[in-house]
Amino acid sequence: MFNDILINFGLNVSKYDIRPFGSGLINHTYKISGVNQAYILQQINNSVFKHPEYIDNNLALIKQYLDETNPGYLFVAPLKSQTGKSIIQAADGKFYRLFPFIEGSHTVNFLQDTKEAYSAAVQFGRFTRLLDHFDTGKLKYTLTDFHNLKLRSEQFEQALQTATEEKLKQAAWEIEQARGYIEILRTYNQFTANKEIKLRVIHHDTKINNVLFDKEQNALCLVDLDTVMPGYYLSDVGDMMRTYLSPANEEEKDLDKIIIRTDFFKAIYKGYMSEMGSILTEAEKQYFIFSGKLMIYMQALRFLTDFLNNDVYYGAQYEGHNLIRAKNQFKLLEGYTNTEPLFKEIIAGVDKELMATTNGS
Ligand code: GN1
Ligand code: MG
Repeated sequence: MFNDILINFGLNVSKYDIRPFGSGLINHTYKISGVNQAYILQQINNSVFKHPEYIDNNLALIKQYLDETNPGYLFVAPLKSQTGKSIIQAADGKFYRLFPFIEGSHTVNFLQDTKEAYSAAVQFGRFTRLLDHFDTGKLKYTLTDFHNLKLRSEQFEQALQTATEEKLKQAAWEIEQARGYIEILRTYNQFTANKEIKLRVIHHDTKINNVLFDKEQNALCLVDLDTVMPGYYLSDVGDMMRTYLSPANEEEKDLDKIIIRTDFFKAIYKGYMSEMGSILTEAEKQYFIFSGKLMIYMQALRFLTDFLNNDVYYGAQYEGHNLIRAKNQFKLLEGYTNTEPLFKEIIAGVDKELMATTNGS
């Protein structure tokens, strides 16, 4: 199988060591290591991404734009095959891309230092800033309604209709939680109805393992670009809140380990705003803290819905896996909501600091 794909790129499979790589939940990823060169091979999960060519369209257009406007920017686009294709359909019918492996880079699954959070937030902010004048109308929606909370909520309601009695009983606490936070959906609807809110080029999966770091823990570049499409900045900032604030991630079963690190919140705010502060409208900025509620709640709903739907989307490594993930996310949401007053103080403090430096210089 690998031979069948790599031959398109003029690579001889016998000269490479091939191993599964990374910890993504959707696509299958492999590292292809040779004596002088290494690559990342990725199989697109086409039961999730029904139009792999849309991904290809978006990445090619963005690459071209960035090459023209910011040639120094590291954008890890798929490599072209010998016949000029950046997406290959193998004999098994699946779609594959080959990326260069960025030498000296590594990924992390947990954030230990606020420096990492700051640096990743700068990278996500920079990406959207550099594409501020790119026409989002040229991009395809690789996943329609991906971060549409209204739809996620409807999917949850639908799952409640079809789930077994047993599952509904097991998930009683989580279902109650989902209902209890319904005001998040109302705020989301207000946000999307606001004419001052812009659709921007958004990554849509800012989990920390989608950032490559160097040895000094500086973020080098972004990866996992399949969900790059028009969206709201809340998606990117909110998913950073969801995945950077707690030292324990969505897989953690011991809920006492889920805590909110406010210094990481500050790092995200400073990092993202250092790039996007002058670009976001005032109306958009008002929702900075809300972004975390939106994305944590959405992820809790998605895990819960998948549990009710027999794990058809995320899969499960053990019985009740997606229910545990949902419970974990509701715990995180509770912590986040309780910390809102502190978040407000942090933002006011940082803004004051920034004003003082701007006025003083
Ligand atoms: C999926 O593939 P991965 O692990 O980077 C998912 C994200 C979820 C995340 C939860 C296309 O991301 O939306 O936030 O799992 N991606 C897709 O861990 O559904
Ligand atoms: Mg990923």
